[in-house]
Amino acid sequence: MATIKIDPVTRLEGHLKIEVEVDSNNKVINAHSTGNLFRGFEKILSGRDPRDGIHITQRICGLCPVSHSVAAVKAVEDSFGYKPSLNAMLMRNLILGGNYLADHILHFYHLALLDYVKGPQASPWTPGYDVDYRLSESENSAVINNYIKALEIRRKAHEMTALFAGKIPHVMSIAPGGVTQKPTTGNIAKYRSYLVEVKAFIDNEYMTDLNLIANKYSDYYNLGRGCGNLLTYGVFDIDTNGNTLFESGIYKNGTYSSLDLSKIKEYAKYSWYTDDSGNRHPESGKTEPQYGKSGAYSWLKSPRYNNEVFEVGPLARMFMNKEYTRGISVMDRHMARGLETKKIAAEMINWLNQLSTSESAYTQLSVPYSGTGFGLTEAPRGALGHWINFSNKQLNNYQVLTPTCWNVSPRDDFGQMGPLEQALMGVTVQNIDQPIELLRIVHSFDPCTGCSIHVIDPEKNIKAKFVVSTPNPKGVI
Ligand code: NFE
Repeated sequence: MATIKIDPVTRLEGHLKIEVEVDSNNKVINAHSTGNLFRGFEKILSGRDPRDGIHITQRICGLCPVSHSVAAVKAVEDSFGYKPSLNAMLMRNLILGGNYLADHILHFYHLALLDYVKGPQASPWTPGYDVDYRLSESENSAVINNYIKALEIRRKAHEMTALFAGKIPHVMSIAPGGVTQKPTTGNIAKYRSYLVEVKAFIDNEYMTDLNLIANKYSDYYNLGRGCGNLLTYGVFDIDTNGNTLFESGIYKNGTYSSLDLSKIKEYAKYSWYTDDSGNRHPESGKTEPQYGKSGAYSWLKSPRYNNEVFEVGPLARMFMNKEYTRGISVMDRHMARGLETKKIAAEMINWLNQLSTSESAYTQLSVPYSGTGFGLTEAPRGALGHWINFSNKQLNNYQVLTPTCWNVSPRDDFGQMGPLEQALMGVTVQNIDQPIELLRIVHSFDPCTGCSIHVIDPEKNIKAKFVVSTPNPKGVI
């Protein structure tokens, strides 16, 4: 028996540790995933104007800031009892869509690809593993060329998004009442020219490279299944009747059902939070750290649906739409993510065509004295929810439940492992000094532990700047 520890796992956002035990045949018989960073936007937001969440929660992460602003603005508008216009929804879809394209391209080319393709033997690609890379020399160099081209395409996706968002990352124009940037003939035309180029890269290079990897590594359709349950909130509002491009729901044991939000709870038995921070619906969630708590091993809580373990992400979205249902595995996650990218890019052309330049996308709203609300969306990595309540126009409670919290959660109060932990179980590692199989499984979820942890200074009530008083590294934002 041996223990394999990868700490930190690289080519993802945040600080994630994976620790597995393997038996004498190098088969994984136990797995722990640890979110190793300490943050706490819930505490930062306490006492602030409810609208501040739209900007402050974007700073949780540079990868999915738009999703946080969308969840936050939905929570605020829900608490105000306001529904945005179709023009506002289309503008938000185009801002969010631009972020999706940049983020999924980033994941495939810059975070996951080097698990399958040998990088040039020069910095920044070295040092790296020397494992079963299966592409021919010419295939390998074609894919690496696209790795470089993808950097340029991502920049263009960002420039495209900034046309409607003011800037990216951390967008400025999403506000209660819609989007403050006006759709004009000029910015629509510029957006379109970027989108056509980004879309062509997705349809050609991304799809070709994805299919090549999937064919060469088809055994990865049989690895890393995990819990086998899928959950999604749905995303991209397509009309004012509540319909979305990706539908909400759950998939379990081959059956699709609608989502009942009251069945969501976060547990904290194995998380560095007080026991009172667990066993709660996010609406009444608490985030009180207790570093060193006996038995705990992660800063992530354990969200569960109906007390069961669910995976979230592009695969869940494509399953729920019945547009990709081949299976649940490492390679299915990559395929669903790629096909979703293609679908969103195509849909963005339609949204652009529907935008009205004669109507504003924004209505100014005033803040009521008190309110409660929630905002659900899908970030690139999966289901994202913000829950708020405020009085005296000041937030009493703000809770964020992120996709990576669902996917990379530690064991819950019932001892059930999180989806990633389950996906690692039973896998045989060829070489425990270069456990590429484990990395391929971890990266298929595209984890972002930065999104999934929380920050607080328990000793000083400082909301915007803090120093962590635990054995962890000092953190200042
Ligand atoms: Ni930091 Fe995020 C996404 C969110 S993951 S990237 O996508 O929300 O938890």
